[in-house]
Parts: sequence; C-alpha cells; structure tokens
Amino acid sequence: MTQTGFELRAQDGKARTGVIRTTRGEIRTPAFMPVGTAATVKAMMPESVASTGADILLGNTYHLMLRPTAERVASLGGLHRFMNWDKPILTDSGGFQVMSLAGLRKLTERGVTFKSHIDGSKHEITPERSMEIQALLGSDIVMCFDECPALPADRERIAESMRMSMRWAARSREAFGDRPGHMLFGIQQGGLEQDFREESAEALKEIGFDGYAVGGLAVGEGQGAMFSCLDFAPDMLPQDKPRYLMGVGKPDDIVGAVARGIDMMDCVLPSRSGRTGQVFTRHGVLNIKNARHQDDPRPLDENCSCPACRGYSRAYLHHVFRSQEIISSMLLTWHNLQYFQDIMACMRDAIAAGTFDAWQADFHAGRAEGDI
Ligand code: PRF
Ligand code: ZN
Repeated sequence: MTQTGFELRAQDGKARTGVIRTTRGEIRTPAFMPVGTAATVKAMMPESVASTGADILLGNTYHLMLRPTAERVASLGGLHRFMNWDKPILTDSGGFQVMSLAGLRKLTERGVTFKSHIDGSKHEITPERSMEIQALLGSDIVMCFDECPALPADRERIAESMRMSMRWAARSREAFGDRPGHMLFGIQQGGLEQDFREESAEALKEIGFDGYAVGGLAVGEGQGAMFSCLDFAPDMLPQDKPRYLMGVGKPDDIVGAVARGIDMMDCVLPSRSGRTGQVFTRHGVLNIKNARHQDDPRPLDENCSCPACRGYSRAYLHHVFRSQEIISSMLLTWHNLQYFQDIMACMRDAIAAGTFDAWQADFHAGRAEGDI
C-alpha cells in the first residue's frame, strides 16, 4: 500500500479540489498552510490552529537549523513532537530565506554560505544538507533546494538561476533517496518568462517528484504580472500531482491562484497581520488601530465563528491592541487564520459543486477597496 498520494476529486474550469494523503493525515485541497517558522505559529496554540481548519503547517529549514538546530529537534523526537503538532508539516528548503534574511552570503554551484541573522555565525546549505535537515526535522513534505531571483531581473540572470535550481533539484532528489511516507516537491522557477517556465517544468518532470511548486512569484512583480504567469505556469506541471504556489498571499491572490489551477499556498500574512492590527474580513481589510473602532460594539465579522468574533467587540480589540496586550495578537491572529481557512473551505465546496465562478463573483462583489 502506498502511504502518500494525491487524489483529484473535482475540477471546475481550471480550479481543482482533492486530497493529499500523508501518514499524518489528509490535506484537503485547495489548502492554505499557516506559517510556523520557528516551530510555532506565533501567538497560537497548535490545537487552536487546527480548530481553524488547517490540515498542514509550514516550517522553515533556515530558522530551525540556526535555532534550536535540526540535530536538537531530531534528538527531541522531531518537529511534530517538539512543537506538539501531529498533523502534516511541509518544510521550505532554506535558500529563499537565506536570500531574504541572512547577512553576507555567497552563492556557488555547490550551495550557499551565509551569516546567521541571529548571531552572525557562518553556515552553509547545499541541496544535500537541506535534505538532511528536513529529514532530521521529520518533515512530511520536503521542498527541493532552489534559488529565487528578485524581480525584475534580466532574462540572462533568470535563465542561469533557473538552470542552477534544476541542477539542485536533481541533487535534492538524489540526496532525498527513497523515504516511504515522505514526499519531495520540485520547485519551478523561470521568472515571468513562459519559455523558461516550460524548460523548468520539463526538467522537473524528467526528474520526477511527488508534487510541484511554482516558485519565484510574489517577489515584487505585482498581482497582474503574477496572474499572467499563473495563466500558463501551472498547466505545464503534471495534472495528477499537487501544485503549490509558494509565499502567496492576500485573499484575492489566493482566489486568483486557485482559479488558475493551484492546490496549495502558504503565507505569513494572516499571522503577521494579526500582530500589526490588520484584519481580513469578507467585506475587506480593516486596521483595528484606527480610532473609528474605539466605540464600536460590533464584532470584526458577524459571520465568523472564531473566538475574537464570538466574544469581543471591535472596541475591545482596539483597546487591547493600543495597550499592546498579548491577547490582541492572539485574537487577531486567530481571526485572520479562521478567515483564510473559511475561504479555502468555501472554494473546496464551490469547486465540488461546480459553482466556482459564481462563488468568485460573490467574493469580489462583497469586498471594498481600502480600509473598511
Ligand atoms: N522558493 C522557495 N521558497 C519560497 C519561494 C521560492 O521561490 C517563494 C517565492 N514566492 C516563497 N518561498 N524555496
Ligand atoms: Zn473572527
């Protein structure tokens, strides 16, 4: 019996719904993965994250290798045990975080060396080391080690980087080996260029993976350019494997990505925004810091089932945010994560019912531009 796999259950236009089976449970797709960078979804207990409907979390090679170290996590029983989350975990491979967070770094064919953003100590990640770290963590879905150039970049630079990422993908596959119960995903690169996306997809399919990510987007190109690329990039990847758009995004980015054939996403937005007072609702975005909320007895969203909406007024949430009380981050993060998971559940239902277009029209019609 195979322990892992992807079952596509329904398709409506390009939008898909299905399940990814792992040894730690099923992931309903389209899936949104909350980010648990440092072995915690900040301000949330794991059971609270699960209660919002999250089937899987994302963890980070880069952060965990620096602190508390992958070896320490392994000796304590792996990341699931360590952070008390028994559902699936996907780990990113580290290169993207090195480029966005580390100090002094040097990229070669072998891999990347860098200085820790925590204490300046020197480290190296190669495709082989990234696979080793993700195995030590006990990740259920392991990501290939890749490089992602910031956009805009010239075609030459994008092609060279993509081709190196494809050589790293082959090394990642080789180093990952045969690990029943664990999945390895390839990462398509190639910027916004259709020919490079195609070349990248062909290289990955030749190697063969359990799933395929679209990397290199949401790096400064804007939603219009990202959607133009998503009009063709997911179609180049195998129909019968999950497709993961990395690091996306705002609610309307997520809906647009699903409409274009994406099955999985992750983003810090709902959790990070929860700590900065930005609240996502079906009517649009609001900032709880704003003085207009100080006398408002209404909940954030009258249709939301989360504890912030069931128990507290906008006035209270405004007060605890302004007072920098810890409960502010807890309640706003919970609400945002609940809202993102509610969108995913609605999309899964609409795709299964064949009403995704109508749902999408309603989603957009109900939202205001700017703060509500
Ligand atoms: N590669 C990896 N992680 C990522 C990205 C990527 O291209 C992105 C791009 N949006 C986010 N996270 N490995
Ligand atoms: Zn809520």
